[in-house]
Amino acid sequence: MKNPLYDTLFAPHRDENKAFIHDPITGYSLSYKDFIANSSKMAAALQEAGLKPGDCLATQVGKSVASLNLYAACIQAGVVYLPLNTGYTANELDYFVGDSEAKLLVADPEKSAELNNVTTKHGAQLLTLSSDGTHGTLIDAVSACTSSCEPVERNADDLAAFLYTSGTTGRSKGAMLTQNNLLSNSETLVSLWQFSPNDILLHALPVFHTHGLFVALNVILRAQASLILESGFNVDRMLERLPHATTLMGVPTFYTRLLSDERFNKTLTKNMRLFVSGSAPLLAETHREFEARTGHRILERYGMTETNMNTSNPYHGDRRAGTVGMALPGVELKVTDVQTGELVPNGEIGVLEVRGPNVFKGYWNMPEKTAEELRDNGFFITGDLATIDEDGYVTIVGRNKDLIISGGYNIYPKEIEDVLNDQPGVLESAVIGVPHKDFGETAVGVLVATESRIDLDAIQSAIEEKLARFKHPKKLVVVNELPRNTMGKVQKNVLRDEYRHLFT
Ligand code: MLC
Ligand code: AMP
Repeated sequence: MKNPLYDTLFAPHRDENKAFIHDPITGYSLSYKDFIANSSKMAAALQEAGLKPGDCLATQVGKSVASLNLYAACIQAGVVYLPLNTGYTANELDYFVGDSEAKLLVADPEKSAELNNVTTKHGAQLLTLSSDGTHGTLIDAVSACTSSCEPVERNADDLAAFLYTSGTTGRSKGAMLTQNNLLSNSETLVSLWQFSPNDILLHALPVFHTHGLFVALNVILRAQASLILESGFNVDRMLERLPHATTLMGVPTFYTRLLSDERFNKTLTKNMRLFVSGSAPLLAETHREFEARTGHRILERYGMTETNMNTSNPYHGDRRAGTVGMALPGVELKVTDVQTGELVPNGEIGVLEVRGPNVFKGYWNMPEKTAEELRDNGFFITGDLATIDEDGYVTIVGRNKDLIISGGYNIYPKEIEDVLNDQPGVLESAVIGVPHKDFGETAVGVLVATESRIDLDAIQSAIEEKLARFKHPKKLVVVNELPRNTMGKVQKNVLRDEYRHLFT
């Protein structure tokens, strides 16, 4: 194969008139043929803009058909695709564009003034694409482009994408994903979850993370199935479209939001064959409530940015609530002692390690970080605490990393503490995750003040400027001192206990 990922997901060898995207309510429909042709034109425009194979293209745009064209175009042109959360501030973008050494940033026209400074600073070009994908200088460049693009030759081990994932040090790391990482995982999931051209996936996840992009989208492309493309999760729109879909992939918040709407019932899900949940723990209670309401047992799976998907509950067989199922075919798992790295006895808690074709190549420009987390023998240390039972079912019991997962988005406390600690009047801070009825978990900032008066509004404004909205603590509280153990380490568990009922 010339370009394995392109040839498998996009090459026009399929039923060309089949709908790739369609909306059962408005009647909008886009065939695979047209989608691939438009992507190909965009690939040619990227080449005309000077992008070479192996260059990185960063993009922060709304979810639209054109944003999917851009992904396909990068794969076709051999360009490393770096999608970024639309919530990131210009301050955050500055880091990503600089660190990734992106040659081109595609962003919303409304942000072009502030992002122009960022791209100029880092010697990158800036093109724009509106959130609905209909206009912007990228679209102009595609219209003006007269050349065509042959799919660029790539090896399975060449980089296809960078996805940034935050770290406990507060500095985000670019996970380098190869063509084969993405390809192997999509093939495994299509087969395991029995996707076929008859499937219609109701797609409401963002397309800048593993779940919405590499799980949902790649699986549909690999299976030559269809998408109903939603720009976000809106309950009314979901309820309207569910009867026309066969599958849904979501974070637990999708399922709790559907369940909290009394219109959601068995009739609406009668054409559905599969509901998949992941990215955050699905409460066993949600699993049971969902089955009682719809007759469907949600299939929970577990993955990471660095590894794509690692485990899944079975398609046929027992989908056990509270577990994330078994290792995917071709993926090896082991549970090791946090300190020694030695295997722990069966059934005991340890840190989960993963090896397989799904595991990334390392962190971009961070050899030391890579060496800390990716062993020489190929096992990646996930930082998740887990047990594996005698049937091979994995249960995630906690995290050996200071991480909050809010509505499926990761929030690393250190990044927020760094911002809080810089604010006038703040002596020190601790950011903790507490249960939240909608997001599962959310961030709370606990502050110690240097003076008796502290301006929390000013602190909120400072956070707003620096960090994406989903990372903002949903509450700031001021205390006299932080609880510490005898080693002087902040006891976040004590704080979590104290504030656990703030949002439930
Ligand atoms: C939105 N807000 C959030 C938030 N999402 N705050 C904390 N956590 C979140 N996840 C903020 C908004 O900015 C807004 O702030 C307020 O909360 C209410 O927003 P909303 O309108 O209710 O949110 P909504 O737009 O409906 O989004 C909620 C959501 C979304 C759950 C649909 O967060 C989402 O799509 N999450 C999916 C994330 C995902 O794809 N994760 C996969 C990672 S890959 P304000 O202040 O303006 O009111 C991975 C690997 C794997 O983990 O295994 O899959
Ligand atoms: P990310 O770095 O955004 O890819 O998030 C990966 C993390 O999400 C994992 O390390 C887990 O902590 C968590 N995660 C993903 N899927 C699940 C799941 N089904 N249950 C519990 N945690 C999950």
